[in-house]
Amino acid sequence: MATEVGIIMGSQSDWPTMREAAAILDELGIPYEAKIVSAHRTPDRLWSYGKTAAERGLKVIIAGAGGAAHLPGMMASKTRVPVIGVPVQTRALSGVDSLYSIVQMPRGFPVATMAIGAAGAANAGLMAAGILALNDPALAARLDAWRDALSASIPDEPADE
Ligand code: RP5
Repeated sequence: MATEVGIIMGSQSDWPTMREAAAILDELGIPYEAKIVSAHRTPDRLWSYGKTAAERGLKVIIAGAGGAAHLPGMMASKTRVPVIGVPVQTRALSGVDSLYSIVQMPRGFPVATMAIGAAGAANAGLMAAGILALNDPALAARLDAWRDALSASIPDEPADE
């Protein structure tokens, strides 16, 4: 089966965050590729990734970046494949810089922007799963089971820790 999810990130330093998305995809049995594609440091790589994404069979791209986080938006400009953006937490501005860079896209080129950091990356994996599950009943069943298990793990009452 062709790889349908691409996880891309601006730097190796983004991987500790972005592997939260990969972990969810692993749990749900969804194949993916993970690549470093920087809007600023490797713009030609970004261009060719976006140009070939649809023809290679990608159905969803999860793009994480921090600071001047132009990768998700530039990727959305280059391909019609849906882009889920993950604002990576930064030291200087705590990821608010990343969030604003990713979320404020102009009309016409959307990026589905997640929360800052690890929770956002995990949710990006779940969002990708939900999109693929629309046309994959077996995956839909696995995703439903995953969601049920999470709900079942939440206690009714708080405990003293
Ligand atoms: C962005 O700059 C990357 O997405 C990363 O979050 C940030 C810092 O990159 P490094 O200097 O750690 O490589 O392009």
